[in-house]
Amino acid sequence: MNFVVLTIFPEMFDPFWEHGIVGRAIDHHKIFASTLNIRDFAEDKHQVTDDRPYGGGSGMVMKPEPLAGAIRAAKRKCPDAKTILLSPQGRVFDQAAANELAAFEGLILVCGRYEGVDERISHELIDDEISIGDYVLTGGELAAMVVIDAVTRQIPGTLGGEDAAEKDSFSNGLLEHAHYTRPQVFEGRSVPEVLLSGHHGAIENWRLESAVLRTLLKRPDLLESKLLSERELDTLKKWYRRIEEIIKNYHRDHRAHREKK
Ligand code: 4HQ
Repeated sequence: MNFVVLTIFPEMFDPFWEHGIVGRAIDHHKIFASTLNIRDFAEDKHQVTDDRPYGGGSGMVMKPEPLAGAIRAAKRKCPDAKTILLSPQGRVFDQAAANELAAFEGLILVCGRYEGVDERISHELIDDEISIGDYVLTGGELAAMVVIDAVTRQIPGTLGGEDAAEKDSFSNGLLEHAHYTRPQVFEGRSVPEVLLSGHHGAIENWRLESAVLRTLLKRPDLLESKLLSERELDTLKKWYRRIEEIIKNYHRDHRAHREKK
C-alpha cells in the first residue's frame, strides 16, 4: 500500500509516520508513506493556496491550480492509486470502507483547509469523497490520519501476533468482549473466574456472550442490522428469558406486598 497525502501542513504527519503500528509498517515496507506540500505547486511567488469566494462571504477557498498540480504529481508517482478527498460531504467512513480501501495499490488523500476546495477539483481529479463523521474539522489532515490508521491495520503483517484484525470489534459485526490483565484483583474487583480456569471452550463461550451483551447494551443499532449466528442468537434468548424471569418475580412479589396491606 502506497499512501500519498496532499496537504499544506506536511509536518503534521511526521510524528504520525514515526509511531506505533503505522511506524512499524513503514519500517517493514508493508506500507509506503509520503506527503506532497500543496504550496509547492502554487505558481505565484508568494505560493498562495487560498483565495476569496466568488459571490462573497467570509472564509477562504483552496485555489484549484495548486491542488490540481499536486494531485497530478501524486498520480504520476502512483498511477494505480485511488484519489480521495476528505470532506464532511463524503460517505461516512466505517470498518467496511477501511477493508475495501486496503485492497488498493495506493491511496492519494487530499486534505483541504479553510472552507474547502474549489468545486471544479472534484470533477476530473477525485475518485471518492470520505467523511470520518458528522462534525466539522479545521482541515482534512486528522481525517486522512484516521483513514490511513484504520486501513494500515487491515494490511496483512502489520499487527503482529496471529493477525488480530480478525478478532476485532466490527470484524464480526459485534463489539469486542471485555479484556482483563494482571493483577487478579484491582481495587476490590476480580477478574471473572472462568478466564483463570484454563478451560478454552468455556472461555470462548464467555467471550462470545460478553461480546453479544456489550453490543446489546452499548450499540443496539449494530445488533439490529447484523445477521446473527446460532450461538449469538442463543445468548440473546438466554438473557431474554432471564430478564423475563426477573420481571415476572418482581410482579409476583409486588402482588404479595400489596395483598399484605
Ligand atoms: N473537514 N471528515 C476539510 C471535515 C472532515 C470530516 C472540514 C474536511 C474542513 C476543509 N473531513 N475541510 N468530517 O470536517 O473528513
